[in-house]
Amino acid sequence: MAWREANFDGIVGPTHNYAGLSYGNVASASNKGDIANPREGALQGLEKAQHLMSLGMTQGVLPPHDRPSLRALRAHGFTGSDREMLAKAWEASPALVANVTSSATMWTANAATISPSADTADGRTHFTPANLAAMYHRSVEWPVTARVLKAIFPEGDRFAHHNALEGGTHMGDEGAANHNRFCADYGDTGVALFVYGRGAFEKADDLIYPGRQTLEASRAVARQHGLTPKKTLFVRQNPAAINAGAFHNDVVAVSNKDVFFYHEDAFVNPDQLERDIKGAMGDIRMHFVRVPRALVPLADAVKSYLFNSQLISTPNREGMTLILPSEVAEMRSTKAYVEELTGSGELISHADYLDVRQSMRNGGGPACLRLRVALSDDDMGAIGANAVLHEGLVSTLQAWVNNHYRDRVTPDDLGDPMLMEESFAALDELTQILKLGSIYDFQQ
Ligand code: SUG
Repeated sequence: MAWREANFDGIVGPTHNYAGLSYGNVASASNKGDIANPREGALQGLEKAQHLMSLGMTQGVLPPHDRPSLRALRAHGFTGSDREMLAKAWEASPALVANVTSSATMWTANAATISPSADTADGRTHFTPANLAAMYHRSVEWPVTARVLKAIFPEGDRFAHHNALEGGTHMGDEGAANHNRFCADYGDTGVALFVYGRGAFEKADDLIYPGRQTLEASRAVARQHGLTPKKTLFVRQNPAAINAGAFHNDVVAVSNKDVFFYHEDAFVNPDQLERDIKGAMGDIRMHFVRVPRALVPLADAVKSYLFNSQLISTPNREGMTLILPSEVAEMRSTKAYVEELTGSGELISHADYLDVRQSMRNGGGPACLRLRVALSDDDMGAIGANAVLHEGLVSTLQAWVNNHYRDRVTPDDLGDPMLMEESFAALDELTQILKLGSIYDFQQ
């Protein structure tokens, strides 16, 4: 049976803006207050999806969430109609409104951790939505994420869904952005590598910025997915990388099948990690592409998002392809490194640069924008909803964006009731296009 890696990209939402909400995310902090263009952002995302489709990849989408989150406003004690709640919340705290109106759900690498059926005890593909407890604006995402994932991957013989982890920041979980899976082919048994920032019950005095993922959270996800202990590894991200702005491991490392492409400073002891991965892989040969800081300083890697690329195997190209943000081509060290890598490499032989600048300015590169799922032909047949793209659906989504999205949103606009109503109207229509059912709170 044929297997493939499908990428589900988050659609940039109608309230996309730069509110500077993510402490430890350098781009988010430095672009705070800028004017965002949600329409351009959503179209850039769809263009990326189209590019992957043109390479023969299976490409899906996940919808933006309803923003402002009325559920969150109610939980803060606001009452009345939607408009009344928004007006009262804006008067009480524009910062609160900015948090509950963020379009951060576009970064679907943080939506969930997924273990494909080949790795799990019960032979089903397991999903745990990430609680995203470290950042308030993201902690409100998971209930809708869970509904979306259940609509697309119906619970049953093939797909199993768990609740997000309880326990607040002690059990902070950021999903697939801190998870790699190595394998020979997608349907073969793989090795899971969970990367964490700190222990839940320890003081991490070496961190300046939050270590968003805890070891205990990663362990809990692995346990509830029924992963085999000897095929499951846990490693701490280098505190120096977190302090340099790598708030998720996918800012300094990316993998595909048996290739691990990562920065020398991503882990404290990369030699040991490579030995551990090789040990867990057994007979399957691993390939490590460790990028030295002498060629690409850590600061350049974080600024350009070299490692926040998608590393993919396409059906119609020899060697793997890196899908990189344009910013990598604009930095001398990273541009030169990629030229050298693809020029001489049999493993990674293509580099495609894409413009996802609207997302990049909030710290989200190509890899942040996608959630990977390894799926068999039978799994594909069991998928619900209408979230797997084909050209016709892309055109429908482009028209939908052009029809509903603004081309300018600033943090000052977030109290505007018209923006809320336009967004809800757009999302209501989107649930019909994607056949998702009533996933949003305003539809319940
Ligand atoms: O969680 N930015 C996101 C970026 C997530 C990137 N994801 C991965 N690396 N996988 C975050 O920090 C910024 C929102 C704002 O500032 O308005 C934000 O949430």
